[in-house]
Amino acid sequence: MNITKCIDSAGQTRVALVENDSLVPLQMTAELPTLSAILAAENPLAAADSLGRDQPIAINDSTQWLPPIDQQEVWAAGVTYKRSQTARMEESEAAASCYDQVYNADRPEIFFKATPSRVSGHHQPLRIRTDAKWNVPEPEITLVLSPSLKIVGLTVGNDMSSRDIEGENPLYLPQAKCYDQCAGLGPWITLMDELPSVDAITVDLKIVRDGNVVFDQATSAAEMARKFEDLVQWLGRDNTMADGAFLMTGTGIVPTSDFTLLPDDVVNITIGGVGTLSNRIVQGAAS
Ligand code: DO4
Ligand code: MG
Repeated sequence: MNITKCIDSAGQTRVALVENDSLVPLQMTAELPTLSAILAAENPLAAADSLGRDQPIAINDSTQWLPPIDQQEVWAAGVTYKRSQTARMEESEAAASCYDQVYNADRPEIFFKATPSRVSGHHQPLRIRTDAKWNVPEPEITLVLSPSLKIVGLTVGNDMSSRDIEGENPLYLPQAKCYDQCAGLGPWITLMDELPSVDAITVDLKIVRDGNVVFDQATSAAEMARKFEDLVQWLGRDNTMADGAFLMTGTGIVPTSDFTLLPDDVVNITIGGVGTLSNRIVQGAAS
């Protein structure tokens, strides 16, 4: 079952199921007033199924998607794939050993990525900082966590990153990672009782510039050096997520060092079994 948020023709924010190329707005109740209340339920699939439905709305180019998030924080894990380790060691000679060590350490790298106000949904813009010159999208399988840190679903994540800022000094990581429109989530959450096998969770990144695909690469969760449950366990150490959370699980795809994103590029990230998140890139005043 796929569930998201959108704006309907009356301008109202709605929680909706995505079924057969349509959005089916749900009739929320006092017990289940929000998407995060559904995600916090004992059985989110049954909770979503229990709600009344309004008339389906056909999905088309004018559909106004919203990121499928309420008050949850967005966290991210890093250097969970060999490719991220090597790319980061190339990025900063001075800090190379940090990335080497964290790839092999028991404790993973986990950082705060975004508040909900910094998150863009499907077809909403994602941003390059004006003070950055070397930028990439990071396509990441994103775990949807209930307040008890149960993995209740998956979504597609884009951990936008300024490589020159992080490369100058690893202590600049929060600035390389967290700013307006720095995180993409969506188009929906795929609710699941049980996660598919890691081979089935494929990740594909396509970047389109002036109508041409200028970058196209794929990987899968089978390449990850860490287990999802292990990352969640580290995230939850002395760290309460009263509203639940999103956890981006790290990138296995980093373009070669000569590549940077440009304004008006369109970034398409597909996660097998979930869907495709598509965002146009902006920089400066345009939004
Ligand atoms: O170490 C810096 C960030 C790593 C990251 O975001 C990733 O590997 O996806
Ligand atoms: Mg990342």
